[in-house]
Amino acid sequence: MEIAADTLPSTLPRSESDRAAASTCRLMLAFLITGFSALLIGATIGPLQALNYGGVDAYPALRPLLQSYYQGLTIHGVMNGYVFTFFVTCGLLVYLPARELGVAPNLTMWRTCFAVMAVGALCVIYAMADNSSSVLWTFYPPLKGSPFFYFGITLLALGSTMPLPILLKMRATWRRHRPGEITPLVTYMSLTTMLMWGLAGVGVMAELVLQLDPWSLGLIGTVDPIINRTLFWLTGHPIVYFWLMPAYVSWYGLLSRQVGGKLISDPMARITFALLMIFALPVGTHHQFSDPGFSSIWRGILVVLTMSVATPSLVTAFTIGLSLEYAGRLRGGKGWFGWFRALPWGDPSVAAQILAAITFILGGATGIVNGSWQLNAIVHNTTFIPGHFHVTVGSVTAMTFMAISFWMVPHLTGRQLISRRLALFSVWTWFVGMTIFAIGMTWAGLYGVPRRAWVSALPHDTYHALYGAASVPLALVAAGGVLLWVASYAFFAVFFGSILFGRRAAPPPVPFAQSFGGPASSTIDSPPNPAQSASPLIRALDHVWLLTGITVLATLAAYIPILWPFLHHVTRAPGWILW
Ligand code: HAS
Ligand code: CU
Repeated sequence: MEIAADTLPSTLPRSESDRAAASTCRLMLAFLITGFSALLIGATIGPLQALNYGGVDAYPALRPLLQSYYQGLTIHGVMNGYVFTFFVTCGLLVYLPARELGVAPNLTMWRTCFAVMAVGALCVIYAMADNSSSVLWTFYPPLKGSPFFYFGITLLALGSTMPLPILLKMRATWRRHRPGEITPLVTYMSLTTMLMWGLAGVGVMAELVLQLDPWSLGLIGTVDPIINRTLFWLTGHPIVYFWLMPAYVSWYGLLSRQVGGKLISDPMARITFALLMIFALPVGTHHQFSDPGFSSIWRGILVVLTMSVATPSLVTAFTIGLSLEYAGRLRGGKGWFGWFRALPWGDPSVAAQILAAITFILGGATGIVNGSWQLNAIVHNTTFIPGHFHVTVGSVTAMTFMAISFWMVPHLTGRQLISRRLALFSVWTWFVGMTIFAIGMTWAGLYGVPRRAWVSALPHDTYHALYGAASVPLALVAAGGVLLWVASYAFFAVFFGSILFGRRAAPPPVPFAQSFGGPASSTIDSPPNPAQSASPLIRALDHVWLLTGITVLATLAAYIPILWPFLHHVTRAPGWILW
């Protein structure tokens, strides 16, 4: 495998450094390929669910491969939401900082991270494939799956936090060589993401280790559904930022370079990540506005907290928007929209990220609807919610990860993309398909069409009597789903085709963006960084343990009042298997 010359970590002697660089690249590629292989499975099943809402029941034709809509939906959610995102993220958030700092990651720890997640993924796949665990991605008890499912998820969750010590160690090495300097931006963003996720993992780990793992083994007979839901959402809301923040790492850390400009503001990126870290955890119960047992005062506070966690994304919209405008004007774009047209749309990596950002305008707006308690009562448990999250995780995360793969596959393998046109076709089709799908889902949700429902299995007359009024949006859902099928296979042809058959060429470097006033390089052996003039706020934000402490306090303040009454009125539910 050819390795980009600037892959060499500068802390090691030359020959060792070459070997470490090659292993680092190979491992990154393994994370990428495993992640996208999971997406291949998940994305193949997705359109069946879209057809379900369009009234087409494909599942009987798929037996014995798939027994039901619910089995398909579980595989879709778990493969896309956990396996795909975790693998790509746990690769990316180690690889990019390693390259930015010029420090080799601890390969043993990184391999362990991969291995733990791989064993977890295999257990979960086994449990879903034999239809023992069609419990959907939220695995709410008292629905009861097999021990393989819960232990698999436990391993996946555990493995996904392992980049944290690797990052801390790399940052410590870098700081020893450059005392007093501010953590470089990509490393800072990666570290706050992993710290946020490490803290968030406590909720689901408690749920799994104390309840669901022993319950699935028959060691305890009953579980408390509401306590488990609350623990799940303590992790389940932050997980959406564990999907979003790596995409933001690319938007802030790379995109400005890819479009030929500069990042308008490095401090805004740091403030965004610090706020996302602090606010991600306390708001989890906004997924439980319809659950009983906690006071309306808390529900009101949750609305405020939810709007607070949306704020850093609004900051991102302006910071990234302005960075794009700057680049567009440098490229000769004039007037109100000329800069937008002047962006390098022919580069599939750029196109994918800008299109992802555009869909996120709809994703953010629907999120704000969800987060408003009264409006949530209208849309909760309807197709509005999957409408929302397909223009967040299904576009921002998925398309940004695709965008990254478009430069990263050539970078890691020394092979060019087999077809830029097909890559462009795939991202545009994904964008159009996902937008049509999400408009259909959110619109149908306003008619009260329930989410997670095998509506196409109803007798034809009943389906029309119940959902006939929503026939136009439901047709959009089905059409969007079919387009997504086309888009995903076009993408996979490019991704796997390039790895296997791409023409050999010099590997491109990682496109690290420079910010205004920021250094051209932050590697350990680059010239000292004059950013010592950083403001007191930025210096304070660099104390990540201070941010960690604030996050812990805010989370305890939000969760103790909600969990306390639940813990004093424990319900004991036996398991249910409904499929
Ligand atoms: Fe959410 C449910 C609230 C963001 C994912 N969300 C979900 C579920 C998922 C999910 C998977 O409060 C369903 C879980 C389940 O199965 O039950 N969400 C929010 C809010 C935000 C938000 C307030 N969600 C996300 C992100 C996700 C995600 C991000 C994944 C990656 N969500 C909720 C709530 C629920 C919920 C409730 C529970 C609903 C229920 O009842 O069950 C905010 O963070 C959103 C802020 C975003 C913005 C948009 C900023 C726009 C940007 C793009 C700018 C464009 C540019 C392009 C630069 C304010 C950054 C320039 C081009 C030009 C043309 C100008
Ligand atoms: Cu949430």
